[in-house]
Amino acid sequence: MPKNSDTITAIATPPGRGGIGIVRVSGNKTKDIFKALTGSSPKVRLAEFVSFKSSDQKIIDKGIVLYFKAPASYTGEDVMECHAHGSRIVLGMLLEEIISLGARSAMPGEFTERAFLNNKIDLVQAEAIADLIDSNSKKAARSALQSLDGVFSNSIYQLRNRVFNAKALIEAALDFPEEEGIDIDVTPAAKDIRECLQLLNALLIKAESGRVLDQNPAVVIVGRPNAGKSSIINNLSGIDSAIVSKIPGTTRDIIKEKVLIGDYAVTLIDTAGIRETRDEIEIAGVEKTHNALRVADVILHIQDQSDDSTNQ
Ligand SMILES: Nc1nc2c(ncn2[C@@H]2O[C@H](COP(=O)(O)OP(=O)(O)OP(=O)(O)O)[C@@H](O)[C@H]2O)c(=O)[nH]1
Ligand SMILES: [Mg+2]
Repeated sequence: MPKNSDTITAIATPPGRGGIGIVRVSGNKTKDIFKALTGSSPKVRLAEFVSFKSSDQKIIDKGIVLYFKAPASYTGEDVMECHAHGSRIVLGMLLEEIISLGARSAMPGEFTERAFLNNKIDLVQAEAIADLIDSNSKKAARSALQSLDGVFSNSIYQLRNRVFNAKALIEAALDFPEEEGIDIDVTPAAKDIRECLQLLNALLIKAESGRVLDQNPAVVIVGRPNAGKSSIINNLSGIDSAIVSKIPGTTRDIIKEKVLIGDYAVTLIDTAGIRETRDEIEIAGVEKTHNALRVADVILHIQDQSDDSTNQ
């Protein structure tokens, strides 16, 4: 477990090329790093255009710097964000300079871990941040944002309080038996527990739909050889990942592509289909189809219009 007193830093924007790239710093050395890197004192929550300079006064880049004073920051510590140009080289040089000024590289999720340790967010919200970053449909993003806003956490806290109240009442009834002349009515506790069970069931249903949003539903494509299965996956994904040919039995392996259908991201899975065959490789392909069907949320059966057989 890293020491919470360390100052951590990381490139916050995804790898690759972009107009803007951000390096984030959090911890008690942030203010000193700010001064050394920009040559000026931090102004809280004010976007400032600065030159980011190395210790030998060479300009690394020019950009915007932001400073958040503890505890009013994402992590609850002093935080600085350097908005530079989105080149991996520039961002790498900035990161190197910040490390040479006393910070260390953050581990994955460490900024959010600190936000949790400093009571800025609870575990449900920490998970919601990961869900929001990973969301691949508008609905999943909205759902994660609701959790981040504390909607799910509040339901859990309410449940917890009602269970504690019921427990306290039952314990009191046990501690003061009737012979002592104090008669405690536990009916409210029974009512509380019944209502908690209903709330729990409602939460479980919500959580299940959240889980489905998290994992893209698997749409498995089956149908006779040459029905056009691979053509469908290629057309819907816009990527020629599956070989299309008029030779029946072309596809043997499982081919997966993520596609957006309306607001929903789904994983399309092209298969060899199910057919009688003696060919060893095709048998393996049909076996893979069976495995894919076991995890299917939706089975898409493709049939050539001219094929009037009802088999498969
Ligand atoms: N006319 C017509 N031909 C199509 C259509 N869809 C696919 N084809 C053709 O049908 C042949 C088979 O298409 P594939 O997409 O490879 O079919 P498949 O179901 O993946 O076939 P296997 O992988 O061999 O099981 C190819 O020659 C395609 O060009 C369509 O909608 N209309
Ligand atoms: Mg195919």
